[in-house]
Amino acid sequence: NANSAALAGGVASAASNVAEAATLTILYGSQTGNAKGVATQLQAQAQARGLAVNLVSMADYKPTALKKEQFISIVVSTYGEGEPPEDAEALYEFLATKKAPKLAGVKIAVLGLGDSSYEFFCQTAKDFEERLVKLGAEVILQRADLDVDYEDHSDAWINGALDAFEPDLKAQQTNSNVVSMPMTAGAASQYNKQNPFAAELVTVQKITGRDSTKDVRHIEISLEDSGIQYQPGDSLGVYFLNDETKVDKVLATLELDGETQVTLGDEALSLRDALIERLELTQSYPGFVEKYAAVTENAELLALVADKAAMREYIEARQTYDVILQNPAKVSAQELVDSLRKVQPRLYSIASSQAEVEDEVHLTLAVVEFDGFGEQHLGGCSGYLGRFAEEGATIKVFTEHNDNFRLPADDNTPVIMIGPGTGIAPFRAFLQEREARDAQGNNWLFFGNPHFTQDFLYQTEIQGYLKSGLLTKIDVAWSRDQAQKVYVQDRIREQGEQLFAWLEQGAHLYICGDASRMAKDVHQALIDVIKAQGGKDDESAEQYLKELRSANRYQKDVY
Ligand code: 2AM
Repeated sequence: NANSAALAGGVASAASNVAEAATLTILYGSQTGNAKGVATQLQAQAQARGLAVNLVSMADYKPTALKKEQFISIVVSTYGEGEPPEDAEALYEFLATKKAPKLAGVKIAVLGLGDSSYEFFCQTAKDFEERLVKLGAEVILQRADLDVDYEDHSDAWINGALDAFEPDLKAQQTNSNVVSMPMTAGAASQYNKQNPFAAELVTVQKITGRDSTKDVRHIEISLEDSGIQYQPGDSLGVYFLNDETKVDKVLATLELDGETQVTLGDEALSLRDALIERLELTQSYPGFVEKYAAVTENAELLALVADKAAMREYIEARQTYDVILQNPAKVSAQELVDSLRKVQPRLYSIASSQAEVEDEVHLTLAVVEFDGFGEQHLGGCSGYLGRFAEEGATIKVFTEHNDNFRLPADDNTPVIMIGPGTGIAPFRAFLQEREARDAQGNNWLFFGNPHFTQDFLYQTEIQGYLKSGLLTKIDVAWSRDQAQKVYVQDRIREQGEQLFAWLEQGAHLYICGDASRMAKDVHQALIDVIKAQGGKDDESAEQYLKELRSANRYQKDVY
């Protein structure tokens, strides 16, 4: 939980004060915990080599301490539109200011985690490295930018980094008292990404109206006998199967026999099974186009490899299936497998509280659907869960903790929840939890969607909560029910006076939903409200939100 994470940081910094010997400081910035996991492995490997290490979340790191560092390793993910994770923001910005110290003689190694289907792949890691180098630091090992299959590559980088640091660290470790650090890992469930739980899909129910522009499904999955415990704010990782019809089309187009045996890592299976169960065929990314271009020697695809902008446009218009179907070629079954990356489970914000649903977990899932090249396209996981999988099917799942999205510990603290569209999901969990706990704090929900009659997700439940008094206040924005668009941020501005009063009374503020537009527009609306109501200028309004964030009172779960 949040406390043990903070504690781990605290223990680490205390330890570094004891060790006067050369210490490798590992700074991580993590949104969902992946970067933290890799940083922790780096720490463990360094300790195994007898090196003094100091593992700290960037959120807990005092930038002024940089002056004392000699060896720094950065492990940081990138999210949204090339942005740093929230934990990393303050340090990221500090490094670009005049206050940042000179770092001549400091040796650094940077590891980036990201998703190459996004344009600004590992941008935050690149920026960190660039900023540190500008301050005079010396890169001791080439930065690696790891993709969603980072687990397959992080060990190699960790070994490389430690090989690079070790001689200098040892040389300076005169009478070193190597600090061994107690791990503060919580009691985690035995199920995780590598070892998911085979759960039963219990319910798939469309919760948007017949005439809605969207297909949103309420999903219920049974966790019976798994022992899995999750908290409101956590996410569920879901593995899925690719569309068999499309897989068979791929096989026919490439004139390949699905029964051909292929190997994936050290596992042997049929090509058809590999394509259905194990490989990424929906989300497209430059890496596949590059590899497929190379094995097929397709001139058009090869041209894309040299033109970043054209590549971006090309993959944005296509799923990986399309790239193959539009570029038939002679490739072997194994070559095809080797050019595809392993399918990654998709993460969804959990829409239920175990205080209410016990051994179930609920999701609010929008089926991704679009026309392309005259054919219907479905999202990989949302298409599978929402359309193909039948109730009773077995679904492989695991929970992911998210300590950056938590209800206040004090049940008397008011909360403001901003969750348009499927952003409602974690707030349904919050409300269930607060009801079960008989929490007395006020609850205020902002919700938005196109049409009141079609898109009021969980309308009956929400109206029940309003009636019972659990929900103190709700403000809705039906964007297309009138000529002019109305969004949640418009409601926020209208409610500025009360909203600011709630904040002044200690309310916690949460945003969930679309990252690219909504979260930014809502942030701006909040700034405007704080300026108007608090008599502040832009800078001090930003500062106000920053302080809320440092106090864990402003949390985002955006995607
Ligand atoms: P629209 O599709 O009618 O434009 C959930 O998707 C809701 O968020 C919809 O009502 C959608 O409106 C709205 N929405 C779209 N862009 C938004 C933005 N930039 N900020 C807030 N809400 C937005």
